[in-house]
Amino acid sequence: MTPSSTAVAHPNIALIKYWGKRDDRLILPATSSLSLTLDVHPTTTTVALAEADSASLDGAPMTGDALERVVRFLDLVRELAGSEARASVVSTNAGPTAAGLASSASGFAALAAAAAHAYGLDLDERALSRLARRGSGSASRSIYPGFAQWHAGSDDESSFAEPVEAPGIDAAMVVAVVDGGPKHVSSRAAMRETVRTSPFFAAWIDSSAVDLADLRAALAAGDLPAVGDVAERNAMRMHATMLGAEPPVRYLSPASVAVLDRVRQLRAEGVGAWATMDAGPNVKVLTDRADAERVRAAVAELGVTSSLLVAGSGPGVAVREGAVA
Ligand code: 2P0
Repeated sequence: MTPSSTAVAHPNIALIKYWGKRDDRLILPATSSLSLTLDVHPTTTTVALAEADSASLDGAPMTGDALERVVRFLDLVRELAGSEARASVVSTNAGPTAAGLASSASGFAALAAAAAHAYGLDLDERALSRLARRGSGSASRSIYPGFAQWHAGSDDESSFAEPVEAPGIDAAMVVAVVDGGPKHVSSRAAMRETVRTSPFFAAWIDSSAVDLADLRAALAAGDLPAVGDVAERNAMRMHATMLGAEPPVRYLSPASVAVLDRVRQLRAEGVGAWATMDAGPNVKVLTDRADAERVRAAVAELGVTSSLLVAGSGPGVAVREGAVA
């Protein structure tokens, strides 16, 4: 029996988006971002020290670039731990992978926590957030439950996430999957091309700072309608910025637009519902938990979704020790 460390982490959906890096190697973002960790689609990852590095995802061995990314991440952990030991990584995603549903956030948050534990590192949450960031930027936020802000920072030390209080807000996200397949362009590549070629990128950075300040004020005030308005406008501005790239990066599909229209109509009917979208055609609808079932039913009626579920605020990353045969 080999000692092993298992961690469970949940995806997060940004209300203020991370789109663009200032440093590709250290994964330092151009702007700060703020998200809600969900209680669905966890990733469970087990790390055990082994003769050689290996990784599997959902039962299939990882190869090529995906494996390389895991090994590079283990190298970082080994550097921190002063260890040369190799490791086996076994990971399962309860949700779809690379479909714009934050699988890399839950994936690298779980890997960071499990690997840190397996290599005997005693990291506090801030250090764990910084480590997860090196795997995938958005993973820095999945260390925490509920709302979390990733501070852009100015260097490796100052770029980490921390929890944000939102008294009186009982938010839900209706996750409307219109296409569960892998995205056509990875968010990493799309982000890089947006930074490099979109003439709107400078405006994105400026407006993102205003959106973040407005969102923080709305969360502190427990004002869900204000939170929703800011989140929807920030998501649309992120997509506008990438549509300005050369060639354009377009994740919106006709089905996405149908859901966006229905959300706007719900508001006209007096239901608090606000849309956000990530690097894929799927739409997440922010609403009060009390309205979530009504929102879900309204989106279902469109007949454009392959899955539709209601998520609530989820937990931070958790580690458990064990043994693998
Ligand atoms: C976000 N996304 O804030 C934004 C909004 C997608 C759209 O973070 O290159 O997988 O690994 O740091 O974290 C997706 O980007 O990118 C993402 P890397 P990541 O949630």
